[in-house]
Amino acid sequence: METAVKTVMETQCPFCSVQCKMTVTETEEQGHTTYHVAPKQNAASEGRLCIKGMNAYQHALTGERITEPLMKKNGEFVPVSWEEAYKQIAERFTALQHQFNRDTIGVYGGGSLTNETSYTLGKFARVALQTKYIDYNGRFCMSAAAAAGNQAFGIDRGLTNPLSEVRESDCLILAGTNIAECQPTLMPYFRDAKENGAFIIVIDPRSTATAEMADMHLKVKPGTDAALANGLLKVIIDNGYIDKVFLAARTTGFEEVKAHIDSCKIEEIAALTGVPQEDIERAGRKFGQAASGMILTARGVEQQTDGSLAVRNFINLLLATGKIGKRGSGYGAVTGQANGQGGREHGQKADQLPGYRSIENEEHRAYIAKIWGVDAESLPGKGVSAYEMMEKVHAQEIRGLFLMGSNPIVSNPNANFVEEGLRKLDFLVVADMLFSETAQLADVILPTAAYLENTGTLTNLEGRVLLREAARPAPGLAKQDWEILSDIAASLGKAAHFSYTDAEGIFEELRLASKGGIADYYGITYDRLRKEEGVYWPCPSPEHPGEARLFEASFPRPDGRAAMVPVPNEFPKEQAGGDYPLYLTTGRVLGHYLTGVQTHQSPTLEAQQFESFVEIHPKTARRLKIKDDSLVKVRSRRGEVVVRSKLTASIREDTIFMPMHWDGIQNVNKLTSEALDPACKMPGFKVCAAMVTPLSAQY
Ligand SMILES: Nc1nc2c(c(=O)[nH]1)N[C@H]1C(S)=C(S)[C@@H](COP(=O)(O)OP(=O)(O)OC[C@H]3O[C@@H](n4cnc5c(=O)[nH]c(N)nc54)[C@H](O)[C@@H]3O)O[C@H]1N2
Ligand SMILES: Nc1nc2c(c(=O)[nH]1)N[C@H]1C(S)=C(S)[C@@H](COP(=O)(O)OP(=O)(O)OC[C@H]3O[C@@H](n4cnc5c(=O)[nH]c(N)nc54)[C@H](O)[C@@H]3O)O[C@H]1N2
Ligand code: SF4
Ligand SMILES: [Mo]
Repeated sequence: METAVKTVMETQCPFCSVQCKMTVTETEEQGHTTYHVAPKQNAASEGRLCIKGMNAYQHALTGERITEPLMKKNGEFVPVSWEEAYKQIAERFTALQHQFNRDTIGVYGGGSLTNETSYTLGKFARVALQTKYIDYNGRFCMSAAAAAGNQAFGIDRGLTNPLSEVRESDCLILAGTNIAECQPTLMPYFRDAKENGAFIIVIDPRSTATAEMADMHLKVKPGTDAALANGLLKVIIDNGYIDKVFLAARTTGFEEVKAHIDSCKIEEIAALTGVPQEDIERAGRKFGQAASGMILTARGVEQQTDGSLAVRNFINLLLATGKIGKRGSGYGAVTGQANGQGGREHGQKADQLPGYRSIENEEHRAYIAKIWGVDAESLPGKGVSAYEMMEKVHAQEIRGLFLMGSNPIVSNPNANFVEEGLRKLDFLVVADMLFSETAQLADVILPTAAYLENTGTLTNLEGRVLLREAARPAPGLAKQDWEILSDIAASLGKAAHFSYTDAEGIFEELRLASKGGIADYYGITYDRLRKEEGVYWPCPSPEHPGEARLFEASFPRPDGRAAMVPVPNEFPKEQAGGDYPLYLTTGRVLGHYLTGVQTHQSPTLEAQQFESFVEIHPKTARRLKIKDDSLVKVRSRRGEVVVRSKLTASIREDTIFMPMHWDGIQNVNKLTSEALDPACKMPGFKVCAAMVTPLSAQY
C-alpha cells in the first residue's frame, strides 16, 4: 500500500503587516497532493490566521508561476537562459546610460520585499547603476505617516507601543483604518480592549466591520480628517483635558496650536466634516477624560494630499493629552504590506540610505560609502517619489526601468497616464513570480521566488523584525530577488560589491549599515530571530532586548521634545460638484490583496469575490436611477471604469467606494487624481470627484 508523503513547511504570510506565522503541510497520496494550513503561535497574531493567509499557498503553487526568464521577441515572450537575460539587461541599461545619462534608468521596488532585498535594491541603484531614481510602492502606503512621525517624534515606526497594550488602553481612536478586513487577526486585541472597558471611536465614511465594533462611529466626509481632529482638539482644550505637565516638559508648539484652535469654530468643523457637532463633542470628551488612549491611523487618513498634516493633527491630540510614551498610550500607523515597515528603512526610498539614514547628509553618505566600499562622491543624490518617477517615464526622461515587487499600472493614481508612460519606455525589466499587468509590458521578465521559497527578514507593524525561512525550492529556474540583483550587478561589472551567497550574509551587512542609524538593527541576528519571537528595533547591541515601547523618557529629536504644529481645516482638494457630484473613495476588501495579482490566483479567494463593485447609498442610487447589482459606469476627470453597483446604507450619501484589487476596465486608479501631498508625495487616493451612471442607458 502506498504511504502518504508529508512535507511540512514553516512559514509566514506574504500579505499584510501582521505577519502571521503558519505551517503548510503538503501531503502526496496516491497521486493526489493536498494542502493543510494551520496557524502557528507568534507574538502579534497569537496563533490566528485570516482567509488570505489560509489560502496564500494557492498563488505560490499555481501553475501560472513564471518559472524561466522571458524575453520579448517580435512582440511575444520567449524563454531564454539567465545568461542571455542578464547580458541583454546589462547591454541595454549601459547603452541607455551612455546615450542619455546615468539617471535615465529608474528602479522601482516594493513593500513585499524582504529587508535583505530592499537593502540590496537600494545599493543596486546607487552602486551598480549609479542612478538617483529609485523609489517604491510604499510611497503610496506609508509616506504620509512616515513624514508625520519623523517630523513630530523624530522617528517613524508603525506602532509606538506593542500590540498587547491595545488591551490596556481606555480609549481607542481608529481613524481611516479598517482592521476587520485589512489586519483581521488583530481584531481580538480590540474586542478584548472593549471587554476591559475601553471606549472605541471609529472615523470612516463607511460603516465597515471595524466601525460596527465601535462605541461611536464618526461618518466623516472623505478628506476632512484634519478638520475633524481640530474639532476634537478644540473640545479637549476648551474643557481643560490637556496635560499641562507633559506639554511643558515634553513638547514644543502647543501655544501655536492653541491659538489656531481658538480661532476654529466647532459648528464650521461639523459642517465641513459632515459629523454632527454633538458627536465631535462627545468623542473629544471621551478621549480627553480617558486615563490612557491610543490613536491608530491608516490609509483613510493618510492617502490624502494633506495626509501628513492630518496625521500630525491626530498626533497633536495625543501630545495635548499626554497620551504617549506610556503603557496603553501611544500612536500607531497601521502599516500595510508584509514588510511595509522594514521596506521603508533601508534605502528603497528616493532620499534614503540604510538604517533610515539620509542621502543628503554628508556623514550618513560617508558612513554607508565605507560599508559599501565606494567613494561617498560616487553615491547619487536624492531622486523623486514613485508617481513623480512615472511622470519622468512619461516625459522620457527615464528611458529604462527596473521593477521588482510592484504592479504600478494598477496601483498608481491616474493609471491611464501611467500606462501610456510605461509603454513609451525603451526598456522595461520586471522581476515577478506572476504575470502582472505591468509584467506583460516588459521587455524582460525575471522569475522570482514566492514566500514559501524565500528566506529573509520582514518587519511587522509593531517594528518587530521576524525571520521567514525558505520552506521549499523555487520552481523551475526562479531565483531569490537578492540573487537576481547580485547577478545583474555582476554583469554591470560590480561583482565585488555584491558577492552575497545567502540572505543572512546580506543581513549581516545591513546590521552594520544600520548601526547607529535611527532604524538600528545592529543587535539583531538570525540566531536571535530563530530563538526569540522576533526582535523590536531599535536594537543597538546583541544584548539589547529591542525597544517595545518608544518615547518613555524623551523623543529622538534634537531637543528631545515632540513637535506640535497647527493644522489648517481646509486644504485645496478636488471638490464634488457639477458633472462630478460625488466623492469617490477607494480601499480594500477582506479576500483580496492590493492589485490582486496574487489573490486572483486563489480559487478560494476568487470564489468569494471575483469582480469589482461600487458602493452607493440607496438614496443616491435612486436619484441616479441605478439599480442594485447592475453594471454602471463610474467617471472622473481622468477616466472611466465599468463595475457592478452595490447599494448599501453603510456609506455616506455623498460618497461612493471602490476597491483597488482589479485591473483593466475595473481599475479604480483610472479615476484617481495625480495630486500629491507636497510634504511626502503621497497621492490623494482616498478622494476625488466622480459620477456614476447606469451602463444600460448608454446603449
Ligand atoms: N484584505 C486586505 N488586507 C490588506 C490589504 C489588502 O489589499 N487587502 N492591503 C494591505 C495594505 S498594503 C495596506 S496599506 C493596508 C490598508 O489598510 P486600511 O488603510 O485599513 O485599508 P483601506 O481599505 O485602504 O482604507 C481604510 C478605510 O479608510 C476609509 N476611508 C476612505 N476615505 C477616508 C477618509 O477620508 N477619512 C477616513 N477617516 N477614512 C477614510 C475607507 O472607507 C476604509 O474603510 O491593508 C493591508 N491589508
Ligand atoms: N486607488 C487606490 N490605489 C492604491 C491604494 C488605495 O488604497 N487605493 N493603495 C496603495 C497602497 S497602500 C499600496 S501598498 C500599493 C500597492 O500596489 P502594488 O505595488 O502594485 O502592489 P501589489 O499588487 O502587491 O503588486 C506586487 C507585485 O509584486 C509581486 N510580488 C509579490 N511578492 C514579491 C516578491 O517577494 N518579489 C518580487 N519580485 N515580486 C513580488 C506580485 O506578484 C505583484 O505582481 O497600491 C496603492 N494603490
Ligand atoms: S493577511 Fe495579514 S492577518 Fe491575514 S494571515 Fe496574512 S498576515 Fe495574517
Ligand atoms: Mo499599502
